[in-house]
Amino acid sequence: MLVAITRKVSPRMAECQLTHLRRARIDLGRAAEQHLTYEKQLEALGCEVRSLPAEPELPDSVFVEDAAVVFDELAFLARPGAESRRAEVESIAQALQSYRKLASIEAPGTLDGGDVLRVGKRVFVGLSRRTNQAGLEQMRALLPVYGYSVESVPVERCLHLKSAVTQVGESMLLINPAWVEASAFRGLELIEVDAAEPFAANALLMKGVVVYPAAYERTRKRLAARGLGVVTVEVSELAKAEGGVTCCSLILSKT
Ligand code: CIR
Repeated sequence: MLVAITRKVSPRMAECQLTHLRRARIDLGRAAEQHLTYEKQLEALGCEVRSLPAEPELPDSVFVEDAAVVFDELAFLARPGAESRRAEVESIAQALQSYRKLASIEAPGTLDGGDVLRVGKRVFVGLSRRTNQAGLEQMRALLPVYGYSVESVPVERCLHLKSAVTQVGESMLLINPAWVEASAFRGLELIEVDAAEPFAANALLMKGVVVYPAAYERTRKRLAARGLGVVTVEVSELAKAEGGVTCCSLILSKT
């Protein structure tokens, strides 16, 4: 059984962190509706959704992916690179503690969950504005015990590693090669986003189905042409806060 931890949109979402986008007016009602549709889609795929209440003071707190990284054997509580996001971790720790043994990224390490991509036993960690070498090393100190290898990937042209590359099949990635070096993912099959859709690489693979933003029609067709099952969700308001489909949930298997 899969569990998805989500969190409702903050009433202060308009004050979110922005790195690569200009601030655009966010319709909070619409954002909340899109988020609910996203939760329902995860449920429809057979996932138990544990939806946490909104954090009124934390604008980016809907993007729960950044607050932790969950493996079958343990979970890491992140130490987000943006100071305004550090307080998001506490309530995520509470939600996770009944499911996993917890480890924490400690100062001077910083790490956002959006920078960690696990494919089987390979763990790719993006070194970005949000995640530093010390954060990566703390993962590297613990994960090999459980058979994982940790590979670092420079991320300079977008916010997080998973803005540029995500998993869409067992050993298949969707990638924007303009934002991250494709050679970092040797041994895996790569599907490139359509060049007209640079933000299209963020997809959420759940039970063999790709949950995907409705906005990226050209890239969606590429995924379908490769025989992948795709369901689309409208996330346009969340995208104005630089969020995508992986960011809005922490997925874990309930053992
Ligand atoms: C931020 O800048 O932290 C948020 N506005 C967006 C975070 C998106 N998270 C993700 O891609 N994992």
